[in-house]
Amino acid sequence: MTASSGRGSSGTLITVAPTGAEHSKAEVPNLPVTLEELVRTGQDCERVGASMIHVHVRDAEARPSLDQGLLKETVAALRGETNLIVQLSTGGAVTDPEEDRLAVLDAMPDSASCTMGTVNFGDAVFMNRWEFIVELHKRMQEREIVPEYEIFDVGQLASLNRLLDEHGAPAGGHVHVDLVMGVPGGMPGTTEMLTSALRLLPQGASFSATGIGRTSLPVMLASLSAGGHLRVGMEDTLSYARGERVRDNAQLAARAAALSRIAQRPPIAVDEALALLGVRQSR
Ligand code: KMH
Ligand code: ZN
Repeated sequence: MTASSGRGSSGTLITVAPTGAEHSKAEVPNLPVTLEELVRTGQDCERVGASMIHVHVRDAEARPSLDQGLLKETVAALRGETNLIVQLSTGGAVTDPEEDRLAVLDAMPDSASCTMGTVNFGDAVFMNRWEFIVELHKRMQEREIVPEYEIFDVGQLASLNRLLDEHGAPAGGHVHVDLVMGVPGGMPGTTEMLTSALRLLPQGASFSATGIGRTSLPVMLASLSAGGHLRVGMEDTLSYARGERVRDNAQLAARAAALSRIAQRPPIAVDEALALLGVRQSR
């Protein structure tokens, strides 16, 4: 397997994951949780080089939510106010039931995450049964929603290969994987781990990587040097440097863009990201 940035792209796809489901607004006041905050964050991150946004929505009390109305409103607002590719999380929070997670797809985002297995998640369990994964994959095929396969541990890449063998290619025909590294309970966020994970990447797949917490920078540098793309954002890390909190998501996206340029793989524009991922242009 040769690591590849995918479909002839020599640049870097930068995805921002601004919110997540784990941090509380009370503890992280600069976390974007309202629709207005989310849209402004998307605009700021697009301006500095992001082309996709991975979205978890929050309700009026800033709690993680999979409410259909909120999801649809969020997709519409991000489409209307930014050019970003809109990716909804089907991972949700560890407490979310499968039916609600499947129903996320009814909000018809451009892309959606699809986690490829169960993993310990700190003190909790992030449950992703095989039958559930297959159902997500099939519903995304039917709706022409492009999946991003989230990989928290290497065995999940074996499951991805099985999924593609048994149930066919995803919508758009291209396989894009995101290595989520450094979750307590998942694979560590190290260069060695990233390199060995790539050996199991499906043929022709592109990948991005994100490192949780203090693994953010090592994973970013390892991914760039291995031909990968980047996901950054406050979902994954709240510290910018030793002893320094993240100011906002755009600060993280701007650093990813700067490192991409230094690596001679500058951030790709949304059009190129659409072509890379196989997201239909008429979205
Ligand atoms: N919040 C985590 C339990 C995803 O967005 O698809 C799952 C997660 C993955 O963040
Ligand atoms: Zn997420």
